[in-house]
Amino acid sequence: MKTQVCIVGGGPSGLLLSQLLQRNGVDTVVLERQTRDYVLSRIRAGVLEQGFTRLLREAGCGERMDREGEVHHGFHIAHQGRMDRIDLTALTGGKSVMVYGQTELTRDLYEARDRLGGQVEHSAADVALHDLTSTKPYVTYKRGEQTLRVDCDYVVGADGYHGVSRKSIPSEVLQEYERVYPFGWLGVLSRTRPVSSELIYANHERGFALCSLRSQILSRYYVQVPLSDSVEQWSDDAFWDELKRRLPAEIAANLITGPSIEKSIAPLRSYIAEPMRYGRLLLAGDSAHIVPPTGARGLNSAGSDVYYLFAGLVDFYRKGSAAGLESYSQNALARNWKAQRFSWWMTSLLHRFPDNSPYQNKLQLTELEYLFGSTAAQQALAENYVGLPY
Ligand code: RFL
Ligand code: PHB
Repeated sequence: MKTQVCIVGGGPSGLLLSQLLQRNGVDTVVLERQTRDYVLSRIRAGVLEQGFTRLLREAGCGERMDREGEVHHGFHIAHQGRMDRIDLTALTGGKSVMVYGQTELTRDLYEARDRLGGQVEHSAADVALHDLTSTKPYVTYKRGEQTLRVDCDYVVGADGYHGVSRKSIPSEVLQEYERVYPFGWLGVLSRTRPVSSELIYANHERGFALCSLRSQILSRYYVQVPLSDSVEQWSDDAFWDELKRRLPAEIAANLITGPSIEKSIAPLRSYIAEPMRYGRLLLAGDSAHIVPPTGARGLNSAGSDVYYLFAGLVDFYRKGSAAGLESYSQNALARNWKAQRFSWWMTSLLHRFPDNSPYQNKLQLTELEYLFGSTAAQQALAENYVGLPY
């Protein structure tokens, strides 16, 4: 096969980029290791910033999101027995976020790809990247016994944290920065009415908890757990009991419980790789950076990568200018480091760290008190949560 841009990974980053490019006359092939059903069974992000919703609309995929998604103007932080609200809209001069599940927007992207006849190759095994420092890179993969080859101008690595793309950059070129947290999030999805119309992030002495939602009949809840815990250890009843203990009494009393329809543990990690471009390989999304989910930045950061790449690739094909692609790594990293900082800060603010000294615990409580006593501090939180400009 021959294409202009070969995209490795059919998650939200890869699909969104291929959709935007095709609508602007750039030809792509997407290679995805899993089946479509598998990709659509992953329950992940829920909160979208305005930049991301704008891109989805630009890709012709915003219709269902605008109909079924919920615009949120604020969220709550429960701490020290009280609940405070972050008024996103008032603090940011009118901005808000959209609550719409990653699973749903991935489904919308697949359907849009189908409508345009976009080429997405599922169950592509043993994907390998070749000749990345030449002007004629190519990608090989296996389907059954057959080895197939895609010749292209550029390869985009949108294959997530465990993908092959980042690993194709020589170790003497790749710089990695990482922080692993000593806990994970146990998440439950349940077909119940959400306990609150807005998200509640809770800092509690038993550990962090989060009440989120997908719709008015679908709730998503999380509790911080030690890394040694496994999903099998957590019955639904044990999960609901623990969640209730970490919420303010009046919220816990209103919590509607029900059978979990998904339950999983995600370890928390901060990770970023530099550079995001190596020859004709461009990395996007989780393949280049991971953040703990506390600040709801992961998918949104993937969105800004896609935006910079889309603009750079369109300039390359329309105007013959490679300037946007040459500055891609620098521009994307500048924004991604800010997402790293914010996600680390939100995580530090809201979790219990088993190795923290009493001094550090006091500082954490002081940070919360300062936050809710200072409009300037709340503004700093809000402008990051709704997404820095790009
Ligand atoms: P993905 O979604 O991992 O997709 C990568 C795709 O590449 C495929 N792949 C390969 N294909 C071919 N060959 C290979 N060798 C391959 N290796 C892998 C995979 O099968 C997959 O389909 O990365 P992408 O597209 O960059 O998207 C990133 C987002 O998925 C991620 O950042 C977010 O889910 C993070 N995240 C959140 N982000 C937000 O912005 N807001 C949130 O509220 C939010 N909540 C979350 C989250 C992530 C969570 N988990 C489970 C880590 C909540 C949770 C619990
Ligand atoms: C979610 O709904 O899954 C969600 C919401 C906000 C976060 C993380 C996850 O910060």
